[in-house]
Amino acid sequence: MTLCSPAERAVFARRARHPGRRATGGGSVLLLRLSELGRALHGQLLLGLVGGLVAMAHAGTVVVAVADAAGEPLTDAVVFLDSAEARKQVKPLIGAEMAQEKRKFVPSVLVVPVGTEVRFPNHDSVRHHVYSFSPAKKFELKLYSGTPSNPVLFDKPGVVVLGCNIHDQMVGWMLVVETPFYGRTPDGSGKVQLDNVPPGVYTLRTWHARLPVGAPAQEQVLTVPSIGAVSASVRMAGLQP
Ligand SMILES: [Cu+2]
Repeated sequence: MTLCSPAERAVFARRARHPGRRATGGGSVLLLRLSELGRALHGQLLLGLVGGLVAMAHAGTVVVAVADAAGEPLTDAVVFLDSAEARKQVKPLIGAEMAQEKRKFVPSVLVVPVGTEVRFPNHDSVRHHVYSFSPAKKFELKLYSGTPSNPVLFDKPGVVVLGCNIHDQMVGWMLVVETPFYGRTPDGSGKVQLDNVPPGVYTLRTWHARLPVGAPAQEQVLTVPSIGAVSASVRMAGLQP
């Protein structure tokens, strides 16, 4: 990664003019003498800028390419990065929705962090009766039109398969993850990018609705560096047609 924004260049220029401020450990620690700090009118501003720079430098970008066993890019694959540290950073997603449109779940796959409340608005003129028997979340929204008043709380990680009591062909999937670092591959490329991932060793898990029901996500170890990008490619075996 090159450090090239104007703010960053300004920091480096100031650092060069003030040799008392030494960077060590690859720029992650800045030593400031208190007397200097008092003299420098822009001391506070500089510290703020450097704080931001350190935060930016200590996050990587992860690009994951997901393909099926034949090497064809997979759409709607879910990738997520698990670690003990990542689990501590989970925050609920605000405003998550799994809609019903034209007797389908939209999106067909929804990923949410643990603790997220999800609404299930029905945009059809017919009523739906959404349910799940999945261990990660058993629930039922009895025959309704519009948006049920109470969102559903997803408080356990895992796969949640959604159905509708009225329309047997309706099926939707939710993946509840215990990490803030997740994504879903869009149409076409099979590639998804995860930004601002702190450096560390993660388990990269990849899941797709075409895995047999109950099958675990595929996993591999992924190390995210403190600076720059890392790529991973995943081949998913055992997908159903
Ligand atoms: Cu329905």
